[in-house]
Amino acid sequence: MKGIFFRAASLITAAVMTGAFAAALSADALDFNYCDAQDDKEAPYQSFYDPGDLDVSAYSGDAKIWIDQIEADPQSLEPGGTVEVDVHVSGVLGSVASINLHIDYDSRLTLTPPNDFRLVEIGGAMDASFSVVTALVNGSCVNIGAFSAGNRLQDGVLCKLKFALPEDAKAGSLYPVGIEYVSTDYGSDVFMDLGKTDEAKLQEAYLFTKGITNGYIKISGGAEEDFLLGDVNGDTMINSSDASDILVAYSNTQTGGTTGLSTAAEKAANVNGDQYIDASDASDVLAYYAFTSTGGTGSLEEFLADKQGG
Ligand SMILES: [Ca+2]
Ligand SMILES: [Ca+2]
Repeated sequence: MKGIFFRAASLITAAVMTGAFAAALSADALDFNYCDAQDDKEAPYQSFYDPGDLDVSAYSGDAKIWIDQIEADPQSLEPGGTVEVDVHVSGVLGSVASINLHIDYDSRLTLTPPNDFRLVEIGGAMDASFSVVTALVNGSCVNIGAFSAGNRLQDGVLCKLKFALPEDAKAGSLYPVGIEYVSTDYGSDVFMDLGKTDEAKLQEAYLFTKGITNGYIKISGGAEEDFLLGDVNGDTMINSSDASDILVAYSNTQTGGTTGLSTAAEKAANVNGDQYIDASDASDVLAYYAFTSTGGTGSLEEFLADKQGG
């Protein structure tokens, strides 16, 4: 009994060290983070795994890892509130004892650790036999190393990442969370059984080339349609402040930037419905403001239709 105990303990120690070691030394391979383009677009899984001689098409199983694709309603979010993103695993029953993964995320997100010991919460896919270490790499990548003395990984949630959203999160914002396969001179990411069998090697090759689906947190555009034409600042009035905001947005685009407006505000700002936000929209707003200031009634749309008609 004593011998078995010591053997298990030393394997766990080795796994802990491997995880920490890989995290510390893989910085070069992580100079880029393909989930950090900050363009509010999804970052589908990119495979950096080289299967070598392994014929991935010979794999007949269905091992998968996927990450939640969450659409959050902006109304339900507190400023700076947190959103949980789960990493799931399936199709691996009895075939995996050691895991090393790197999870990239949009650096506009702030990872919120569940406790002082780990950066992520461990899910039900790993029972208490797993020894787990986590490390932050390059500020926006979590390295998770896990090891059991048996092939005990089950289908379920592998881990849970809790992120604080940035203060400026708005409708249309999208923050990718994805897996990056990392291999350095010092070690590679793994998804392996205890005996390093050929079946497990094939499964690992399949997983890292075809079996992963990345996720994201998306702030839904539920409020996008909810705008009043001409009311760019959303205060329910249409006046010179809105014309001024339109000119600022126009000026921003002229210097190569974005409008600086939300999707809804952009729709409100493009008064004449062409493809530009420019001085002619500001001019329409001012004309309508002059009209309503002198007792005119009706919507901006009606005002413009009348103007065109006569
Ligand atoms: Ca306004
Ligand atoms: Ca326009």
